[in-house]
Amino acid sequence: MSKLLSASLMCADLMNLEKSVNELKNAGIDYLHIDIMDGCFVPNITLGFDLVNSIKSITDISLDVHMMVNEPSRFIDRMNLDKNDYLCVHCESEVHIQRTLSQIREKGCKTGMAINPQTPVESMKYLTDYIDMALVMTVSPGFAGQKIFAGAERKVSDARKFLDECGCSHIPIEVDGNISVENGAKLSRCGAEIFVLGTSSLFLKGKTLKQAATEFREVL
Ligand code: S6P
Ligand code: MG
Repeated sequence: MSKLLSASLMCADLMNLEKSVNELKNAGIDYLHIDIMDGCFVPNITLGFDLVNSIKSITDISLDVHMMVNEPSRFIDRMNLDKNDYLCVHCESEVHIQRTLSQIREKGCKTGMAINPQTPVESMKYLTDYIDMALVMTVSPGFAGQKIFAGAERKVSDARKFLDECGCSHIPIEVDGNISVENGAKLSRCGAEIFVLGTSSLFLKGKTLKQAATEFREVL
């Protein structure tokens, strides 16, 4: 099982974003995680579609776009993504999530389905044919710097077991929220494969991005 790192750009130095993206490339980061919020689905507003397209134009690191907006299907066509990028939507954000996942596939990129802490892993049951990656939120989404929720390890273990039993060992689990070195190590043992790194482990005062990424990889 390969372990991949996805850097959360809302936690980067936004005044020097291109420099940070180049440093992340140098640090061997696998994905750039871009959080899009609407102030309704979650109580915050962060990055947007134009920034996604600008970042896409300056790097060959694959993108991992995490939409935390109501009815994300309205905005899927706004982003220039390719077959190596993930476009991840919350199952709680659409009445007809299967249609939205199909729309993302038709666009030509990989699908992610995110589930909030309270959402059962069984919500993926009839949708596995449409899911390329399962994003198990380890905090209630909306903000960086939060504390991991108490059931996170159990939930990731349950999600891995559930997907394996459905014959879906190929669907990787991504974890997002308070992924410190310590939490990352635990969740890796529970079956997480893609780790969203923000203020808890990557963007740290006194460490370069390369040092922090190397230290994180060592515990996986
Ligand atoms: C917020 C968002 C996340 C954060 C990331 C920050 O809900 O979806 O991607 O950017 O969790 O990481 P940290 O280490 O500050 O929790
Ligand atoms: Mg996120």
